[in-house]
Amino acid sequence: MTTVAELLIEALAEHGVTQVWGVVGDALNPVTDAIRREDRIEWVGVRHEEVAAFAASAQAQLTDRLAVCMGTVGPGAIHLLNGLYDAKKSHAPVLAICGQVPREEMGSDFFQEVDNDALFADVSVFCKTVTSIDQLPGLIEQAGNAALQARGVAVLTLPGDVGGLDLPKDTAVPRFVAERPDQQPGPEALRAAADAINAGERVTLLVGQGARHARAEVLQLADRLAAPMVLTLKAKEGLEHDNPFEVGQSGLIGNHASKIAFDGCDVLVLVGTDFPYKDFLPTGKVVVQLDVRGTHIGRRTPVDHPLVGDARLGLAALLPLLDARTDRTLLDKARSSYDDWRERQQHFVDPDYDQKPVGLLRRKVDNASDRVRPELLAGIVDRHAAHDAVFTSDTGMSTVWLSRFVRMSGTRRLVGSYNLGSMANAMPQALGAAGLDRDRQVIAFCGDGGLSMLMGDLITAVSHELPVKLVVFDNGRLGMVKLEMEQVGLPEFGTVLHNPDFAKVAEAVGMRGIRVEDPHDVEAGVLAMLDHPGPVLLDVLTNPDEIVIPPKPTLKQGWGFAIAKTREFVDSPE
Ligand SMILES: Cc1ncc(C[n+]2csc(CCOP(=O)(O)OP(=O)(O)O)c2C)c(N)n1
Repeated sequence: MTTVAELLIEALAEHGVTQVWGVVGDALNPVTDAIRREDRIEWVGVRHEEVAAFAASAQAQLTDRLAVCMGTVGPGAIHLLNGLYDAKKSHAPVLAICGQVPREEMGSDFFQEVDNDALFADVSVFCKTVTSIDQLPGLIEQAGNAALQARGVAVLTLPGDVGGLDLPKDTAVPRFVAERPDQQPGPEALRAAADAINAGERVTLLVGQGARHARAEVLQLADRLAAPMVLTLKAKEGLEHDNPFEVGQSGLIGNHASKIAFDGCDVLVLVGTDFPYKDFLPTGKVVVQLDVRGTHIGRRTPVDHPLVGDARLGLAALLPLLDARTDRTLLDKARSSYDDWRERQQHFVDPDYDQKPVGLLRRKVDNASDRVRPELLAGIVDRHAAHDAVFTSDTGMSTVWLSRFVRMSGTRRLVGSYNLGSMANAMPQALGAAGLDRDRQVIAFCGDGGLSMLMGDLITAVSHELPVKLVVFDNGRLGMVKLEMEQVGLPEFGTVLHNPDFAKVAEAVGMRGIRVEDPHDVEAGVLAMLDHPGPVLLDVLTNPDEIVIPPKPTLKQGWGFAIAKTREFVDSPE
């Protein structure tokens, strides 16, 4: 006899799922018992279900395969929500197995009862409660297929009395379908887009993560059109290295070269991107957009030539229709600005920068600080990290430092909460990444606010031997919010964090902890962190006054920045 729980776990193991993340309890006890007896699946018991969902989201993004988390009746399921939204907005195939009160109590406002089907309605592409064994194996199969095909979250809810029910002997093990059809844009749309591109004088590309698998075609496109290529943060992975056309990012984390590229073109080609910041996109251009999701086309800027299809197939079909260009004026101008900017950035990766005479580096000294520059920390981690390290970063300033100072080598990977923008994602996502391969270096850039939000799960890194390297940018602030306040001229309020010594916290839970307070100790601290074989936390006291300036400040931002004391402002070419 096979139980409902056993069938579910067997299906997941057959599909290649190697871990399930969650917290045990009541309705899901038959499921955890089935996992205990399944050698192919490891149970990773976390301290907060949100961590389980973030870890699963990271695993699904890194592997493109189904990842699984669990939260039991009521509050356990509710705790999953934020991480599941991260998976939804990152298009990550995640299955959440949730508990429910026994069937006879459902609908009676029973102890811990929440209506999962209502609770998860917005976050999921599939959300069903198993109320009868007659629904199996169908509901399990539908849940897995929905997550894989629609690239999103499927929620399967098991009432307390259902998981242990016996199924008929001949019940088939559910099988999931991961393959999806490759779609090529239609010939007429391709011809029209090509004509528009050929008719333009200067083309700029904005390329997103959707083109990651089309690196060769994207480079050929840029080469054929002599076009500068603005990359989204997520497209750094896979497209940043050895790319003579890229000019960095736009948006708040971006640099001036992206503005040159955007302003200077008359045709803008968007490939595999849903870059959301309208204010940073240029207006008055002929716009071509290629995206596998037709629903994403035109939602950020009006599009003249929509191309619905896979980036690799679409570009392969478009390339032969495009005239080659020799005029590299815009490309060279944007690249030269980008190179200058990158060179200027290197000053920040100098431990003695704050001691250098005024004027030498065209900087102000009125907000100089003995605390470590976050740029220095990010730059040194970049220099010493493995060529195939996996990076995660918290929502907040640490993502800015990662974007600017960590170069993706081609084999490095990058995960963050870059669409949901949740805090506290970096450490849980790093745990998920480490769970996939404990021999691969996994480095999390954590905010002090972000880390402390889900700090209980430092224990999980130790208890499950997940050798994550946690770099804490300990600026004693909710730094991104401090920046927001300064941008609009508000006095800083509510952003100061009274932190413990995070290295001591790490040591207390059994992890190696290293604390760095002096800029000259950063390199030794980073090397010690990377050399340590197990989980380790590097707590670096960073300067809270380091902030960024966007390449094209709005009026409101400009005013705020004028009164905020920014260093980089004086280094900006504008
Ligand atoms: C769960 C959640 N709560 C609040 C916010 C709003 N928010 C965005 S960044 C930020 C501050 C982050 O502070 P910290 O983690 O210390 O990083 P820093 O910006 O200082 O590097 C806040 C409160 C959010 N994005 N997510």
